[in-house]
Amino acid sequence: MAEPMILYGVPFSQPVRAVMWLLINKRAPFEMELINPGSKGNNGSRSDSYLAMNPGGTIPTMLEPDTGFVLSEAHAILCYLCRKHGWNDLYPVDLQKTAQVDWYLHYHHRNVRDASTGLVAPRIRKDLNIPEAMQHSAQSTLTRALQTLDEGWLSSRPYITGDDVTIADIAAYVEIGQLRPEFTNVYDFSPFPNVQRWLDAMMEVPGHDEVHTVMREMGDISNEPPSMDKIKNANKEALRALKAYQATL
Ligand SMILES: N[C@@H](CCC(=O)N[C@@H](CS)C(=O)NCC(=O)O)C(=O)O
Repeated sequence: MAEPMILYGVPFSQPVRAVMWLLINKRAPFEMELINPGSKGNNGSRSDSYLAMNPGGTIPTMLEPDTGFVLSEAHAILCYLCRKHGWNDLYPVDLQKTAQVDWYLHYHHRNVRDASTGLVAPRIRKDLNIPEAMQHSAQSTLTRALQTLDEGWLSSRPYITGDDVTIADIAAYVEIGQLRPEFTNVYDFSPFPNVQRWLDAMMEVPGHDEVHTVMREMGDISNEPPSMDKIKNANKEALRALKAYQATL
């Protein structure tokens, strides 16, 4: 039997959560190796050993121990895993349907991804010193992207590319979902009813709760940034949820 793949990252990271969600949704075995994003220390994403695997220095990265195959960039990993395992419901094989999922996955960067730059990272990662101007610009970009989703993709169909959930929805939700009142509570979604309906539907997708343990445990950060203890505890609970999942396989 093949050794389980290794996922490098932390559950606090949105793109890492996207990969975790796919794997948990498909009840696939994997081990998680904790990598501290941005750190040059041991187990940091900017350490020499990590950079040798992923010169970009970001999480997630995956490794298949049996073959030594390494891959980074969450969306590349999602597509690869779906193709490899034939998870065609989440990444359809029909050429045009695949292309529509890819359309969103490319759009996501510098648009929906700005949810983290504009609203979450500045509160949780004070050490990053994200300039105010950059935060405001990211917030405007996010609002434009939510409007695009609300008036475009999600206006006439339940999920981003059609009637069924795909990895496009998973990639989008890990960014947008983290802002909702149940989690960080840092965004007012009331101008976007189609996005709200979609957010509710995504909560029912298997794996949602396990993957979002970290966000649930951290809770509302709208008034003040979370304490270090709160962050550590959220991380601990997320890893406990992961172990509980692994024990069911
Ligand atoms: N486009 C990348 C983004 C990955 C990314 O930005 N990861 C962050 C954590 S959420 C990171 O590793 N930051 C550390 C750094 O850039 O040094 C993906 O989707 O995988």
